[in-house]
Amino acid sequence: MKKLSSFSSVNFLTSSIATLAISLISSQSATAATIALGFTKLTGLTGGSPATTAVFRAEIKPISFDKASIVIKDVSNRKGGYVGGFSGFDLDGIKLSYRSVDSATAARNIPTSDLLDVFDFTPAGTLFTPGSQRPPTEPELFGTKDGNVNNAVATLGKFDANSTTDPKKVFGFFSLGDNGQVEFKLKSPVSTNIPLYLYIGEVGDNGEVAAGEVIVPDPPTPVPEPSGLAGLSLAGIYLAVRYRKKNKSK
Ligand SMILES: [Ca+2]
Ligand SMILES: [Ca+2]
Ligand SMILES: [Ca+2]
Repeated sequence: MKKLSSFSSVNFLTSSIATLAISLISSQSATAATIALGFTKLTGLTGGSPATTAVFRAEIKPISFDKASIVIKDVSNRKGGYVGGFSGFDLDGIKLSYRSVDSATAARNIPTSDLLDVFDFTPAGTLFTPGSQRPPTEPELFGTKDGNVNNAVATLGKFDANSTTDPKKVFGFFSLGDNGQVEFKLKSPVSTNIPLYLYIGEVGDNGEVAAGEVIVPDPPTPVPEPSGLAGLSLAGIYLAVRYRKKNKSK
């Protein structure tokens, strides 16, 4: 009887560990959830000088995530805007806030204290996939360098673009190219039970449009704390050793 009970508890532990392993694997292979964003154009224009940045706002329902990306894609279909280095959607800035405002100027003036500090505008956190560039193909897309966004020129934290093609004056944005896209890998977790508002600015207000989405990994399957898992494994090893010792002594 003693032998049987010892054997079944080892067996039970083995199967528990197997179950844990399966849930860990399934949480890792979970597919990402994609939330499409619906943009509304705000009233008026803002920016630097000249100031012709149109601002679009999208509401994000209450959400909780550790890691997420926001993707902005040019969907202008080669319509509107300018050619060459200014092909495609011209992104002046991107902001995430708990505050909902209705005008481009108000979006520009949202105080820093009301913005979520989640963006990393270096190439590590801002992944650019350039779209195609209408001729001339030199110089490269404005506000980019070697295929990355150059935030020293694009200043994506501000709606401050100088809307001009004059090389001496143009500043404060980057152009995505036709069908280009940019992925912002958020650097901090977000957990909120009230809606968030995403704002993007388009320089020129000249018919170019973008689509946006939030990509969130599926909520992970609850997994035990690492210490709990280690403790359980140790208990299993202890029992297994004890069981083998008992058998040996017989
Ligand atoms: Ca453009
Ligand atoms: Ca800017
Ligand atoms: Ca434009």
